[in-house]
Order: sequence, then structure tokens, then C-alpha cells
Amino acid sequence: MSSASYRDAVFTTPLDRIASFSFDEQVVACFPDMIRRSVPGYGQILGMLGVIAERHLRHGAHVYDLGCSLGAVGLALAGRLPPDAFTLTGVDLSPAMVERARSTLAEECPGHHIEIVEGDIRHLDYRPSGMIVLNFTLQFLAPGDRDAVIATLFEALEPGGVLVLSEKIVAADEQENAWLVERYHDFKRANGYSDLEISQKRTALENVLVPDTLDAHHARLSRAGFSRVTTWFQYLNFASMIAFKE
Ligand code: GEK
Repeated sequence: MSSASYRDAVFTTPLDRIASFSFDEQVVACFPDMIRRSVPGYGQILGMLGVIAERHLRHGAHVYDLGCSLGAVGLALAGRLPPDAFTLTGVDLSPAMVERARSTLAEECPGHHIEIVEGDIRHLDYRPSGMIVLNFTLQFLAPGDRDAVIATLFEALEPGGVLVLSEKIVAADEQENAWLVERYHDFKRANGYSDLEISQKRTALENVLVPDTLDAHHARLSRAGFSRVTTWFQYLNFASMIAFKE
């Protein structure tokens, strides 16, 4: 597949029956455009991941990028840190994503030690790591699977390691949530999505992307053993947390 990136037009025409959203070839071809126009703060979060790695990563430590899509987290880290600073494994379930991530990383940062594995983050044999990133991935796991994954990641982290968790969130207060969702739809309109695209995407994501509250995330992280959790970023109903293993 070429490395061209197309404008997201997945939901531009009216569909009789809207299939559940999936990370297939059509989505992969426009993914960089889709995620930038749909996730508030996506670029800022990526930029800050490099800074966080500079501050918290032991020299030569291993990093996991779970649900790596096209490898944007690896690219962000490679942009700030030299090749000997870290090794990284990106994992994704979608074969189309994996294929494209491999070619992009080979092209953009051939000197860095980054491998991309096709697999399910729920069933991976994790090696000891200094940093684990879940950048908008946990939200796609069935809610009943989330506790076990976070507990496994806590075990995989070395003392002093950090987990960065970025998620679409839901506010517990109905009025607050409605305001956030309405402004999020305004954000998408401002980025060129039509009302039809917004509503069809919303239907496709029902039961596929199930957001938690920030409180539920903090509680899950502390149940897993993280002694300190900070929400370091929020833009509308999208947030990023960092959890520290002492
Ligand atoms: C980025 N982190 O650009 N195991 C592995 N991968 C999975 C699983 C699973 N069980 N479930 C979903 N995925 C990226 C963006 S996108 C977020 C992450 C979004 C993968 C799925 O195939 C997709 O590539 C990714 O998680 C979520 O920083 O599209 O909103």
C-alpha cells in the first residue's frame, strides 16, 4: 500500500444500514486525517509524549505503544530521543494498520529500534518496560476486559515506570456531558465534517467505543496498584492521564 493519506470521507454519503466501525483498509487510508480532525488535542498529546519520555524513561528502557495504529507514538518518541535511548514495540489488532505502520516507521526512522507486532493487547506476553502508552485504545476494549489489561500493564512496568492513558471520556453529570458532546460536535463541524458524517460516525461507534468517566479510570488505575495518577490533559471530552509505578 502507498503511504499517501486521504481525506476522511468514510461517512459522507447516506447509508441504509450503518455497519459497526472497524479499522479496515478504508479507514487506514484516511486515518491520519480522520484522527487529527476527530480527536481534540491529538497532536498536542503526541508532542508531549516525547517530552514525558525524555523526563521519565531510563536510558535504553523498553516502551510499548498499545493500539499503535500507524505508529504515531513511535514516530513522536523517535523525533525527540536518539536511537539508543529506547526500544519500542507497537501492537495493533488490525493487519492493515500493522502493514502500513511498518512501512512508515522503516521510512521515517530506520535507525530507531521499533518493531510492530500484529496482536491483541489483551493476550500479550509483556516484557519489563519503562513506559507504556495506550493512546485512545482502552476505549475500544469491552468494559469487562479493561481491569485485567491495566493490572497486567502495572505488573509489566519496572519500578519508576509510567503508563500514559489517553481516552475519550464521559462526564457523570448529564448536563455537563451534554454540553461537552455538543461542543465536540461543533469541533468536528469546524473541522469540515457535515451533520450527516457526524451522526453516521456516532451510530457506527455505538457499542464499539464505550467511554468511562475520569473517576472510573483513576479508580481502575489505583486498584491495579498505581500510587499516583494525574490527569495532565483535557480538551472537551478527551483526556490523557499519567500513572506512576513507585
Ligand atoms: C495513535 N494510538 O495514533 N489489541 C490491539 N489493538 C487494538 C485492540 C486490541 N484488543 N482493539 C483496538 N485496537 C493511536 C490511535 S486508534 C484510536 C489508536 C482511534 C486498535 C485498533 O485497531 C486501532 O488501530 C487502535 O486500537 C485505536 O496514537 O481510532 O480513535
